[in-house]
Amino acid sequence: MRRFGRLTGIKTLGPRQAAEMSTQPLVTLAARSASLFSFTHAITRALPQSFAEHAIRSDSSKKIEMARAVSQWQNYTAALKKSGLEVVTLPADERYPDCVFVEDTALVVGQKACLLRPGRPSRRGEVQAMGDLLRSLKVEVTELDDPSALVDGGDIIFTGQEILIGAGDRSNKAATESLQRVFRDFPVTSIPVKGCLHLKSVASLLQDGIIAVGGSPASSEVLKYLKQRAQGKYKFIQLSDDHAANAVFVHDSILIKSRKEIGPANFRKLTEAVTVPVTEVEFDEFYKVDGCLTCCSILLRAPSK
Ligand code: CIR
Repeated sequence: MRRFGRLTGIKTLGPRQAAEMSTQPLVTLAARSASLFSFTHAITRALPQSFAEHAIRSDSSKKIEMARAVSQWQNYTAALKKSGLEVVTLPADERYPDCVFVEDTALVVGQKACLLRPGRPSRRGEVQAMGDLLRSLKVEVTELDDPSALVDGGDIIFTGQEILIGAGDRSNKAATESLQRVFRDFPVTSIPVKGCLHLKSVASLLQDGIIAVGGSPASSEVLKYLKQRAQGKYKFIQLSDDHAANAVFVHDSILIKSRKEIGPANFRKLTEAVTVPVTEVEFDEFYKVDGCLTCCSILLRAPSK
């Protein structure tokens, strides 16, 4: 993987670094993106039976139809396979009703992973199986170096230019600082999140340099902070529905929620914003327990053996 020097924020780059960046040919930027986002594997985890009754949810009136959830999850993994990824699926663990949401357990950047500490204590036991699997795939695995750091992967967007971290109910400042020490090659930027579960409940990387954001008041606040604080260069696409703003960027294709679920206007806006094909995935059973598309997989480029 090509490594590039630590960025301290575009506004504070030294003259030589700034000159280097402005003269970087497009082909170099494309190569950088290819090395960071050309994934080989997707890690998923099967749904436990305890999911329907016990998965954490902000609205307890929402009832899961288990057969439908299983079928949506199967279509999701099939879409990842169709995108060219080898899907490795951890077995379900009945002790952890939310274990299907693997994204919350680790952050992988390039070929280095950091195991996370989910904000909800009841979810912390999910992390060990992810660590074991990442090690078996020969990924370098590290841990947060501060025991007070709390962070769900749903609060993290790795953009290729920086690591954006939502600071809200599940993730704290100590985690932002700890992740900056772990991933020294990228700036780590804290984005306040209020009124939704995670940063990625309202925003995600749609494609290299393009961030999709939802339309709720919580999304508009996040958009305001992204514009103020983000250190990379991005185009923002604002959609009328928060659910439309969560997409899985697989580099040569993108998984988005189905047109039926997000409406034709959002669907058109998304497909017009990107340059690679999109795959529609129905996912409403997972949204009943505050899950999104990104939360059910971790994408990575496994080192060749
Ligand atoms: C939770 O509240 O922890 C789960 N019910 C939903 C987690 C969703 N995670 C994600 O989007 N990364």
